[in-house]
Amino acid sequence: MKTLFAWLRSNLPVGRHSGALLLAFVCLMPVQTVPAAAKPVPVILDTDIGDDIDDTWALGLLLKSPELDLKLVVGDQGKALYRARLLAKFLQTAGRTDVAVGLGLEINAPGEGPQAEWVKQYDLKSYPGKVHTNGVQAMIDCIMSSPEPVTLIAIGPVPNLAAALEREPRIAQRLRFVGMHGSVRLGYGGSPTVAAEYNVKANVKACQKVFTAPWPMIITPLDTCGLIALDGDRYRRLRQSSDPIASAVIENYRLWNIANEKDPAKRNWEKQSSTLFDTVAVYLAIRQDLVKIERLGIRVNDQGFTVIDAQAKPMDVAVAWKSLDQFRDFLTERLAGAAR
Ligand SMILES: [Ca+2]
Repeated sequence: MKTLFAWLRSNLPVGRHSGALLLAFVCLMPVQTVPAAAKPVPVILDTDIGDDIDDTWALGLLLKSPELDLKLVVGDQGKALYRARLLAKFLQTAGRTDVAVGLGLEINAPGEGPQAEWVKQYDLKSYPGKVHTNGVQAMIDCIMSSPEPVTLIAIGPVPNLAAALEREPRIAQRLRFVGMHGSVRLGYGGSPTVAAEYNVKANVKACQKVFTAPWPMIITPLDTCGLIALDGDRYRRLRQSSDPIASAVIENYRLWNIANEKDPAKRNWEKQSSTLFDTVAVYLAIRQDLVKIERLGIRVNDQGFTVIDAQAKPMDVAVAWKSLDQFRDFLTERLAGAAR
């Protein structure tokens, strides 16, 4: 408003009516003006990018969200070098080499995945930004040195976080945890049978540690994140977008789809997305108005199920959508719209 006032003052004709004209103009303006943008929230992304493709979509959404100030991305659940190269090349493509990249714990055999083709020629040494070979320590340092609480968005299994908590338990007081984890009342694809969801089941011990740490938590279980995909006009708009982030997402999806599906007739990257679970965690870090949130005690059992238990740590759970279509529009708009 202040800026608009200054602009009007310098652009309205000078004369005895200009004050009255200015007043009339301001009075006619709608009462609701765009609020001053809140300061972006510092964010760390912990991701198993490079297995399922939804992490790449989530990273794209994060980079297109001015509410979030991404400081550090760390690959989790092994394949450390492959994931770091994907993250670095994606950030470089997006013009965001201010974001540091961390190599996660090498908990499984090193290897690559279905997006290997995209980083075939990419050397991590060519990343102009910071690369931390010890991603867990980089997370701890980023959290402990931040003047304000950090939002940690976790969109994969969480061995890095369990290790960080072990090494520096004080991070729990300085962090808000936002995760794509679990299955509370619905399973995969909206099934009424709950599932041991992958991000939990792939490393149950790590998830139990993370789900009992004394940090505030909000999660999107399959109940909400398992229902998201884009098709029709929304998907077409993304495919036609010349935005570098949208283009990189679609190109990665194409390569991923080809690597995963040998039969060309069964590939669907030209028509629709796969399920975009992880994008909902990024959304929850920004706002929650399109979902129904319940405060529930959630316990991770040894089989990898997330069970409602009044004795367990309470957390906010996105249990249902108020408007799925509005979320699909939000996702499309953010990804296909102009870069910030
Ligand atoms: Ca993931």
